[in-house]
Amino acid sequence: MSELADLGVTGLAVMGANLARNAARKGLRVAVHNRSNEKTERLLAEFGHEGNFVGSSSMQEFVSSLSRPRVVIIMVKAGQPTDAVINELVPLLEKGDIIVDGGNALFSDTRRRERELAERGILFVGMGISGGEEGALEGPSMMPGGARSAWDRIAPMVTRMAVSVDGTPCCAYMGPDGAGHYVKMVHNGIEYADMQLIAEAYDLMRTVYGMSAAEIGEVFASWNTGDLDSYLIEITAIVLAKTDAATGKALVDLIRDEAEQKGTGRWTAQSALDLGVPITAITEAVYARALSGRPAQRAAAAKELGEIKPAGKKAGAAEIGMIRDALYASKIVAYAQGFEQLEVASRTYDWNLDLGTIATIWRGGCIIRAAFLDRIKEGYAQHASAPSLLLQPYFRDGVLKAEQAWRDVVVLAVQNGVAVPAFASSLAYYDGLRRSRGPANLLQGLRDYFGAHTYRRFDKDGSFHTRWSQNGSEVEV
Ligand code: NBP
Repeated sequence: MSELADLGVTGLAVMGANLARNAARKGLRVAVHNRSNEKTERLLAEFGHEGNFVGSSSMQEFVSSLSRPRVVIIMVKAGQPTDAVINELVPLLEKGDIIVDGGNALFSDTRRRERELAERGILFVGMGISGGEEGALEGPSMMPGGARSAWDRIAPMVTRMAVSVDGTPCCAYMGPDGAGHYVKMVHNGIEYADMQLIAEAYDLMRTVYGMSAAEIGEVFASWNTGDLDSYLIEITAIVLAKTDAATGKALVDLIRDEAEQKGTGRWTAQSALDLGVPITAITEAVYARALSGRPAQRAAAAKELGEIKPAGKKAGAAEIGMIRDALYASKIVAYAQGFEQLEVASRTYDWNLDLGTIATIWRGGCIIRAAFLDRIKEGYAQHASAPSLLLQPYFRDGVLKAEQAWRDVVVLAVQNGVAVPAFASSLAYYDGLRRSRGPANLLQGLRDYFGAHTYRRFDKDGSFHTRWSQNGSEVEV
């Protein structure tokens, strides 16, 4: 009998095929399978020479080509297809075998699957993988969660597949059951906010200052140093600089302004609402995509209400620098909110997430990789008890320095009719956060008036209700 494979990958679309090639290139013997056999055959024909692959046309053959305990990585469309593959696999597996779901699963599905499979003695790892096609092949950032014993068994293989930064692999055990997929979900939520902030900076330069795509691309290229140095800023410069071969125009000007979404940003916002964590930047980014997806409604509104026209002002270094500062300060808020969501989820679901480790494994491979994450990693090492990332000295000082420009840019946007929901909501969050006394006292008064919901006072302990529409007296309840 021929040698058995170290691990198997089922689901050989973009991500699965590249992940299987990555594993094979790292010296692992990889069994590969896909529901429709053409993808398996194509992978073996095009890339079979890259490493040690074992192709199978049936699930049965695939499972029997694996060494024990078997390790199967599922890379199919998240949701029902994942359950379908698990159901097909389970009768063929034995106790102690390990299923790894590398798709973008909803964390509550991962919790359910982990529980159900544990009852059958099968270990389940929900592993978030970020980095898209290129990351999967060259080395992604990986966020595994699930049974610790399963992780210990697969860690030597999986860690080899992840990218490393400064000698540290961008892959670490996150915590039990759905912890890994939750961290990946929030990663994607932050990615939504990051991209929306970039789009708002672009829109200000385009609409208020009438700059061309190529000019704005140069600005982004110049920003890709220091605090803003990141993959997303780098590719923004490249996308803006691209000329369409057929028309000679900037390609970005020919791309429809309708953003699509696959759900992870929305899930992040939904979970934040469930947990009561304010994540304004991420949620506004989801709403902005939703609004972009209503072109007919927008066209009708532009006609009825009047479309904004480029203001035709000229931007100098000072104006561009202010937009940069606004972007940077808003980005700090988006990350502070995302990390706070992770902290609250960790407490709620008993995951014991290590926020510094999360910042560490996001430094390479993934879409939000950035110099900024080095600062977050250091921040959690030195100031773990700060009540918010915003209050860690490095970010606090950064935001204070950028604050005036941030306000001026939001005013500029409002005066020119340019929607900047992520810039503005981040500023509103910042202003709300630094108020030791906000306006919620009035909310409590109103709630007590119409619903007898009671309120607490600064000057004495206890809960109180005022008989507002009766004799106006206050009672302790
Ligand atoms: P897709 O999400 O496009 O899924 C296609 C794969 O799912 C194919 O292999 C297809 O098999 C298989 N599949 C489906 Br659809 N229904 C199935 C079923 N009922 N039973 C068995 N197989 C089924 O692939 P992808 O873009 O490579 O992504 C894979 C996973 O990785 C997803 O969960 C995705 O969210 C996640 N992810 C993607 C990216 C990215 O950049 N694309 C990044 C990070 C994570 P077939 O060939 O027979 O139709």
